[in-house]
Amino acid sequence: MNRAKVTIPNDLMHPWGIDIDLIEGTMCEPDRVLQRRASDMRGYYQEEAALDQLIAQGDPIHYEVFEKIIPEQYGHLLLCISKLYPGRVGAECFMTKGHYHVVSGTAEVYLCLRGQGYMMMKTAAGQSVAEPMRRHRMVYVPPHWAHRSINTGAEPLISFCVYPAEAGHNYGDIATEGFPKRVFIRQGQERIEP
Ligand code: S6P
Ligand code: ZN
Repeated sequence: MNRAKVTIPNDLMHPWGIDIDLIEGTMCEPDRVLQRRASDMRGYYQEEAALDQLIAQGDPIHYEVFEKIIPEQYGHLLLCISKLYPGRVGAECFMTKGHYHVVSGTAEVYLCLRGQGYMMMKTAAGQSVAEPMRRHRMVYVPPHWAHRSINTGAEPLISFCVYPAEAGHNYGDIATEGFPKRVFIRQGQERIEP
């Protein structure tokens, strides 16, 4: 029989659990809530003037991320709930900034709990994929793909996300170059352009 020696670190974490309301898409007692407002999104949308207008009208919260504090070390997994509010900047659907992972060879799982939209993904080589997001759908973001959520609906787009704790966020060229495709609602119709 193979009896490999199991070593236990001094900083062994105690197991824990939390309640996640899968209907509402909320996490009970998050340790941290990150909020991004319209004014945090300068440079990301095609219609700058429309974003300025939104900021002048009260600078609403664009999206929130509810997190548990977990060591950002290899071996752990980070988990959060990402809540992207519905709305448009001009004709363009509300979206998150989007990022690569600093450790670019790390993947991520998004389980959509509420709402509808897309997980827009791109690689540094110019590939682009818009994967539909809707309640009960899981999207797998493979290593090396930048990813951004886009809300095309009338209610918040809420996902439960899990990814390696050492991944980190690299906002890199996204503020300047963006993604190859954007999502708009024009005359009531969803359009992925160009
Ligand atoms: C983390 C994961 C999400 C996003 C969140 C906000 O890897 O992908 O928690 O951080 O949706 O998006 P962003 O692009 O502003 O970090
Ligand atoms: Zn990520």
